[in-house]
Amino acid sequence: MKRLALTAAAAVLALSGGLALAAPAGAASCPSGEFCVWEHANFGGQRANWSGDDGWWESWIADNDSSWANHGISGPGVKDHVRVYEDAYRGGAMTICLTPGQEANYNGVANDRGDSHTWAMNC
Ligand SMILES: [Ca+2]
Ligand SMILES: [Ca+2]
Repeated sequence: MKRLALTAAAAVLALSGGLALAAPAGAASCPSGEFCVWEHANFGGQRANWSGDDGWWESWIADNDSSWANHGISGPGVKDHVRVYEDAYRGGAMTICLTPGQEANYNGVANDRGDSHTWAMNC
């Protein structure tokens, strides 16, 4: 019984440790597990967010993306990177790729070019 209690305490510690790691992510307000895109730099203006892939962004954010945040959940075998493409359905060049937890408040190459994105194992 005592062993069980210790195990439970360790589990709680591990959980809170994980949360502590996830919390200081950065400036971007983006739900856990999702990829977020803003129409302006520095996570400004309207935000679009997805938990999955989107092969054709809605018109208000397509070619209007100016900051990005990958708040996807990481883990073994999990597609936790996000690739953004200049055309719909992964067409054209990859404009930006975000590693797990990465936030980009601006990127001159990718600015106002994105039309679709996909979660991937790497960049
Ligand atoms: Ca923009
Ligand atoms: Ca485009």
